[in-house]
Amino acid sequence: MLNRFSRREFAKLIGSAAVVPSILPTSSSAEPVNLHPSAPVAHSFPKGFLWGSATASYQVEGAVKEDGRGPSILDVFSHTPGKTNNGDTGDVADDHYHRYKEDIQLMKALGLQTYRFSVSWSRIFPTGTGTPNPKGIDFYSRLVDQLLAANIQPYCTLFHWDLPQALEEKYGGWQSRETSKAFAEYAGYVAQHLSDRVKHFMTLNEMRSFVDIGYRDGRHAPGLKLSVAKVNQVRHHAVLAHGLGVQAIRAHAKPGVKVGLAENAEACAPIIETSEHIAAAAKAMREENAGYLTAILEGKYTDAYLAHHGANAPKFTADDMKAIGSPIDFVGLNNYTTTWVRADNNPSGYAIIPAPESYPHMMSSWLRVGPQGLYWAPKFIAQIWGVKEIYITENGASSTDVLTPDGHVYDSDRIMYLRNYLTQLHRGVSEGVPVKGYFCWSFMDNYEWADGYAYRFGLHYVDFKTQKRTPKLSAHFYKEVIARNGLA
Ligand code: PNW
Repeated sequence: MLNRFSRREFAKLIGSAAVVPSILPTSSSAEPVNLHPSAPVAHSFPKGFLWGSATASYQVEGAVKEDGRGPSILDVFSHTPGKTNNGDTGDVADDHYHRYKEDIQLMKALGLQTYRFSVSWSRIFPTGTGTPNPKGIDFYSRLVDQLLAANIQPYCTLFHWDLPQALEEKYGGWQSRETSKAFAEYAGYVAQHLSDRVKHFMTLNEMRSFVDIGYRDGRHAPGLKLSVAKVNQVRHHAVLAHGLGVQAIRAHAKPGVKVGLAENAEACAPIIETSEHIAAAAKAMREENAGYLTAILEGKYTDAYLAHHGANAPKFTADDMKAIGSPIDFVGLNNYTTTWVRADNNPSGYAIIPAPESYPHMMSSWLRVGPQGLYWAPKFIAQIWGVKEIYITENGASSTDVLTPDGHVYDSDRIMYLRNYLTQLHRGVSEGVPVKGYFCWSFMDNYEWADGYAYRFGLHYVDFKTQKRTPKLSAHFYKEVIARNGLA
């Protein structure tokens, strides 16, 4: 039997009347006829699954010279002519440093249960080490208080690429283990001051991105193109910083605080779901992440990684590896794309399939659509290493995002992207893969590194001239997902 609803009843049923009145059909003939009031949410997530969103300090805060903040390598890089699209810098960004209270009200309106932010190291230690700047920690303390008052759980990242410039000048940044040690001191200090209220800390964000893109390809700060041997050593200092950071957080934080990281592990997935391709993808998951996640979860570099690099392999001590392998409480996975794998007869047992030119991607050309990564990557991480708590600490998409004269951004491509990825995430969670929460990147449009402000990832559109925030259609979609704890 068909059920008919008035527009108002329908709106009440889907719970969005107050949010998008102008998007609902206006003519009565457009009323839905076949939606049953007791229709179950087809893909519901477990009770307590955490829905969140994420940002990072340099991408949103602005206020780069305020309250004693020291310069970071990102200030220097973005102000170097030719390094960023349109010469864009993070000088003002979303002005979140001044607008955080209003932003948290928007988070509340979206229904966010958790928010992942990062701390700017050079606000806390303007020259990387030494005497802390009390105004630095004070900002994050206020931010955390406001989040808790809005009933939003703070998840704190300690390093999202804004290395104090002083450490670059003094030590060559991550080229020296002195930077790893300085990171640990800074991490311990932040944990000491925030862990009465913040219960989840992530050490480093996307080591792969800042090491490989920053020190090998030169497209991100500090813009270096080092030799293979030197890049391998930088990579080692990054994982070492993570390990020393874990130890420092444990030493200084209140009991019960959980520590992890947010890594963009290669999300290896079988091109066809047969046992041979699945086994090959599992092998690829371990080896393709050998310099990062595998080293951290096993406390060693794989034999294949060391053999592959030979004389260029990183120099390390047994104590380093012990620190790197410090037990963690959760793995945060930033996932945007999928690495497709097939079985092969070569010694590794697998081959990565290069993307054909016609492979679909979002506005960023690297952002190839592959929702299955959200199923396979967490599943392999749980299977290979026995990880019991996983978060998707980033997932999202860039879109052309036009603000129409009627005041909306109809980002149907982002909704398509999110719906597909969340469906794959649901597939894993319903099989028992221990993913406990999901953070959409990003809460609002922001400074997209070398791509500047032209590449928008936000659920909220930001007019960078006026700083006005407008929820995109994808924000309405995500609000529904959160409210239903699942997908229709
Ligand atoms: C991540 N790539 O960066 C970062 O954690 C965010 O700060 C960033 O805004 C977001 O993803 C979207 O880009 C990446 O070229 C940057 O493959 C570049 C790549 C991947 C991730």
